[in-house]
Amino acid sequence: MITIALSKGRIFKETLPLLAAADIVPADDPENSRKLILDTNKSDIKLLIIRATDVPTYVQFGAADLGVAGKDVLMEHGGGGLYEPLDLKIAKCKLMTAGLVEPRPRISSRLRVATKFTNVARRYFESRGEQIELIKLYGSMELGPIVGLSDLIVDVVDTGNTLKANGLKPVDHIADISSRLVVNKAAMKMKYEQISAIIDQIGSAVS
Ligand code: PRT
Ligand code: MG
Repeated sequence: MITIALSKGRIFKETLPLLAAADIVPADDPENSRKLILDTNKSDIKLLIIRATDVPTYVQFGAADLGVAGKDVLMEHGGGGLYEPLDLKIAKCKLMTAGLVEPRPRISSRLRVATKFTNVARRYFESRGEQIELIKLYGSMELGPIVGLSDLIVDVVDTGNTLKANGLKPVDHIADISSRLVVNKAAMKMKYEQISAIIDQIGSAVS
């Protein structure tokens, strides 16, 4: 049995053609199904449908053999226990800092940064020698600077329309992001033939 962890939405949609190249076709559409485990055309391959941020955790602990996760999510997770054999070049965006188009005076003596990417933000500002105060959020980060919760946010940006619609602008570029195929290290050894065949087929579909 091989299990592949995926999140609904853009990652699922953009991974479908890559799975198809490895002759893996889900039996259900997760947008219409409440099932968390989807069968595929292959009796020994199942898909786990989970939150994007949980994908590295399932793969790290071997609860899924393979997974697809954004590099942003992997940077935040730390990547322990995982191989990252393929850049799938899908769901591309940028990790950025952003702030008000018309900045206001600092909220407190240390720069306040609101984000769900607290590990990424801590490392980024440390590398620049900047002392910050971190505020952990779980979504709608764009609101932070508007209501005076934070000076800056760290978030992924694609078109920039969401920032713009909320009176924010990108400030600094932290990293270019795309989704990666991740593999549990023990599974890679134990199920080498099957997993390396899937990696090769998906890899040729990417390039
Ligand atoms: O929704 P949930 O909390 O479960 O998790 P998630 O938001 O991380 O999942 P999902 O499916 O939205 O995103 C999965 C992955 O897609 C992310 O980890 C990124 O690697 C990648 N990705 C690519 C993006 C975007 N583009 C993107 N634009 N993830 C999020 N966004 C957000 C962005 O933050 C903004 O709020 O979409 C909004 C629109 O972006 P603009 O810049 O085009 O306006
Ligand atoms: Mg989302």
